[in-house]
Amino acid sequence: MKTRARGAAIVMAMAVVAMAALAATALMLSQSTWARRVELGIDHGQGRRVLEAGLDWSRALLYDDLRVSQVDHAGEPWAMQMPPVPVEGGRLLGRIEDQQARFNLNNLVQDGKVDPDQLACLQRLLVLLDLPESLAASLGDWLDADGQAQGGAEDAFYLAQSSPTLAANRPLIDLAELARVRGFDPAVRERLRPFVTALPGTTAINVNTASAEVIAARVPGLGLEAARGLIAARGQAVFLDRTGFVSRLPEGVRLAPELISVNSRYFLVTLSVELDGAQARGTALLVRDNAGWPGVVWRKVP
Ligand SMILES: [Ca+2]
Ligand SMILES: [Ca+2]
Repeated sequence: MKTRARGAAIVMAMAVVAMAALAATALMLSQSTWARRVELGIDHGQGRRVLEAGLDWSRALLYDDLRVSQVDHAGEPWAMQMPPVPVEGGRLLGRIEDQQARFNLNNLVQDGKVDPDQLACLQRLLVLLDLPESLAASLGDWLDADGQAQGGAEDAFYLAQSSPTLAANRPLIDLAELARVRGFDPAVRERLRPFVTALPGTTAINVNTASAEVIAARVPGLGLEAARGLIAARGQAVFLDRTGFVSRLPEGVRLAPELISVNSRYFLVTLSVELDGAQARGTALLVRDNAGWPGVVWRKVP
């Protein structure tokens, strides 16, 4: 108990430090002369420090949210556009997006094999977005552990391309990898981007934040109009648990409750710092586990 209490105190202290870090960085920036920055654009180190402070601030927001709520929805503070934080000569902007509002493309493969239910879910999403259903099988083969094409493409296809490569046969780390998969041309990726993500392992879809398209894809037989109805309903009162959502489904429509959730673990933070017209951007994928300080899965900072 003593250790746990001390752990909680440390985490609390870290949250305070994160808030203070942002304020301190803003102060530090306002006190510097910026002689070099004017010539070179944003000073690499300074821009990076502002982004890091913004990232810690985002983590503090998500940590705080977990202490006060068991559900995650668009009306919570983390989901609001962060007010621009002024720094001398510019500002820091940021936003946090729930990644479980989207279909996790890595759900497609479980233990190295394509999961038929998740494959069907992605196929429904593709159809709803007016994209070829066959893209799901392409991705399935790209991700699954074996080298046998099952409706998609494996090494033989990828080796025959002008830039020969092999099928990855492992989960996606970044959505950008989709560019290498058969059929995922720029127009396809642009259309898909708001609806999909690439998270470690298998994740449930948060029905409190997911779009109508993603909900309609997740629930067989629901359809887009009924999904829009559910979204209107959650605008009045968010879904407090899985059964609360399942009980609102039309008669005859069934769903395994474990495929959905009313809260989320994965969040994408996008930050940009603007200083005298120059801009630096940073993104990070955060994971939030039971009552702990959110961890960084990956980050991209200049
Ligand atoms: Ca919450
Ligand atoms: Ca494969």
